[in-house]
Amino acid sequence: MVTTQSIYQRLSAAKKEGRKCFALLIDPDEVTPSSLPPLAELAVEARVDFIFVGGSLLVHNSLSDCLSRLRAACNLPLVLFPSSPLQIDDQADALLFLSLISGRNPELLIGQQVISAPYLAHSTLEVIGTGYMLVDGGQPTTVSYMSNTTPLPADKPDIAVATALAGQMLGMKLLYMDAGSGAKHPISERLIQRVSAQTEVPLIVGGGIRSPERAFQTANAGADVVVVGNAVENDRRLLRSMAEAVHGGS
Ligand code: 1GP
Repeated sequence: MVTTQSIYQRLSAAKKEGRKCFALLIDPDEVTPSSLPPLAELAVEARVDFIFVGGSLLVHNSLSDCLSRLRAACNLPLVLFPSSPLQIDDQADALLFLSLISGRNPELLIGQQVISAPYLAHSTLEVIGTGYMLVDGGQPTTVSYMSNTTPLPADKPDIAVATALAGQMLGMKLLYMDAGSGAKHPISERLIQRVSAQTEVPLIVGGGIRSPERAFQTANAGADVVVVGNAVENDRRLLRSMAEAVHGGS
C-alpha cells in the first residue's frame, strides 16, 4: 500500500469527511485466475476504495493465489472478509474480525475468533473488530445456511438498531449489515437510515445490490461503505457506474 494510514483510519477519516467508499467483493471461487489482473486494473480505473476477499464457503482452495494475483496487479487495499479461520492470509492488508452479532451461534460470536486470535497476533494483518449483522434478504443465502443463524427481520429496525448499538458498546470498530451474497432483496433504506442515525462507527452495507441506483440509495441512506460482489461478477461493466454512484453520493 502507498498510504501509511491504516485501513481503519482511512475508513474513519472518510466517514468523518462524509466521503462514501465502494468495496468490490471478490469470492475466490467465482473468478478464474486469469481474470484477476484485468479485474484489478478495472477496479483501479473505477476508483474502487477497497477489495474485500472471501466467501461463505470456499471449495477451491484458491484464496492465496487470488490474493497474490491481486497484489501483483494493483495497489488497492486488500481486506479479508472471512467466514472461517481457514481464510487468514498475510498477503492481505487487513482482516475484518467478524462476530456474527445478529445470530446466537456461539461458534460465530466468539468460538472461531478464539481459534484465530493466536494466529492473528503473529500476522502482519491489521485486525479490525467488526460486528456482522445478517439481515433477511427474502430467501435463504449461503451465509444464513452456513452460519446456522436466523437473520434479523428486514422490517424491524428497532432490533437492528439495538443489535448495532450492542456491537458498538462492546467496542466493535465497524458494523457490517449484510443481506447475504445474491440476496433477493437488498437492505432497505429505512433500515440503513435508522442504524446509521443511531450509531457512530463506520457502517458497511452489502448483499443483493445490483444497480448503480441501488448503490447510490444505499450510500445516501447512511452506508459508509457499499459492498458489491455478485452484480460485478455477472457484468464487469457495472463496476465503474456502481463505484461512481457511491462516490457521487458523498
Ligand atoms: C455479501 O455483502 C456482500 O456478503 C455482497 O453481496 O454478492 O450480493 O453483492 P453481493
